[in-house]
Amino acid sequence: MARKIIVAAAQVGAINQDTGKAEVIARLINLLNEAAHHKVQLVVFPECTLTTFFPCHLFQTQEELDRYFEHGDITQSPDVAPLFEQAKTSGIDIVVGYAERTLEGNGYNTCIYFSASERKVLQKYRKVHLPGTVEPFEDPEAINQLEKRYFKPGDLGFPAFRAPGLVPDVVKQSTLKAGQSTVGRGDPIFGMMICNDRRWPEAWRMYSLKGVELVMFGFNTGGNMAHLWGSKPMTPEQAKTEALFHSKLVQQANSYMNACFSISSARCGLDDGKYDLIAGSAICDPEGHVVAEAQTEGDELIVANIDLADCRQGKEKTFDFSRHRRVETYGLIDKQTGVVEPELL
Ligand code: CDT
Repeated sequence: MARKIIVAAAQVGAINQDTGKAEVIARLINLLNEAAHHKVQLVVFPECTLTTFFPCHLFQTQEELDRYFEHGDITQSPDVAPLFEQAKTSGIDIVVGYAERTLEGNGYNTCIYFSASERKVLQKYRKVHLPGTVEPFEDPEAINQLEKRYFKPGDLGFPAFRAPGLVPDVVKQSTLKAGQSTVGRGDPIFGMMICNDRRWPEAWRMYSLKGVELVMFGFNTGGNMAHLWGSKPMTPEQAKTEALFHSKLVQQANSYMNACFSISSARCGLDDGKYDLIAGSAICDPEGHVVAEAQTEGDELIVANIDLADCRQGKEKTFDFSRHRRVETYGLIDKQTGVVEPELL
C-alpha cells in the first residue's frame, strides 16, 4: 500500500550575532512559500534555526545569553508566531529547532513538530547528546562548542509519534476492523533528533524499535573545529570535506540500518564572516541512498516525493528485528557508558 508524502529540508545560510529574529523569520517564510509552490507537506528547518549558532561564543552575562533563547510557548512568541501562521495558511507541517528556556530556568536544545492540520505542536524533542566542552578552550583562535555549558541533556527520551493529515486512507483506531493488520498502514511514524544525536546509533535504534519511518534532524556542524575533531593535521578545506563526509555517512548508514527515511537540514555558511558551518542538507531513503541534496551553502529548499511503503522491505527482511536481533548479547549497551578494555595480555 503506497503511502506517499512530499517532504523538504529548508537549509538556512549564514546568520550573524546581530541578525534580528524578524529578518530570520522572513527568510524562513520565503522557504515555506517555495515549499508551498512545490506542494510540499512537511518542511524540516535546522537546529537552533532562529539565531546564529551561539554556543560558539562565551557570554559574560545571562542577559546576553538569553537573547538567543525562547521563553514560554514558542508558537505564541511575537517574533516567531508568523512562521506558525504561515505553516497553517500553507497547510505545511514544520519541524523547527530553537534554544528553549523553561520556567524553571533550564536551557535545552529543542525542536518541535508543528502540525498544520491539527494547528498545534504534536511533539517536542530535546537534544540528548550535547557535544563540546563546558569551559572554552585556552587557545583564543579555537572555535568553541559550549553546548554542555548552555544546555542540559534532553529529558524527553526519543519519542516516536504519528502525524495525521499527511497520508490518505490510513487505518485509525476508530476504523480498525477485528483481525486487521495495522503495521505499515497507520498514520506515518516520525522521530526527531538534533545534530550530534545523528552520530549515535543508539538514538536511531530507539526510534526504529518504535517502527519509525522518517527521522528528521537539523544540524550546525563546524567546517573546521580542529580542537574538537582530533589532532590529525588537515587544511581547513580538508577538514570541511571530512566533516561533510561524516555527516552524510552517518545519515545514509543509519537510514539503511534502521530501514527508515531521513531528512537533515543544515544551518550553514559563514556566520559573522568567521564561523564556518557545513551545508549538505539531504534526504535519504531506507536503502541508504541520497534522494535529494543541497547544492549551495545558503538558504535552499530541497524536495523529495517519498513513499513510506519503501521502509517495509528493510523492516521485514534484513532488519526484521523480531526475527534477527539478539538482545541477550546486548546487555552492556544500556549499562556501561565508557570503554572497558579486555585485560592486558
Ligand atoms: N551542533 C552540533 O551538535 N554540532 C556537532 C559538532 C561536533 S563537535 C565535535 C556535530 O555533531 O555536528
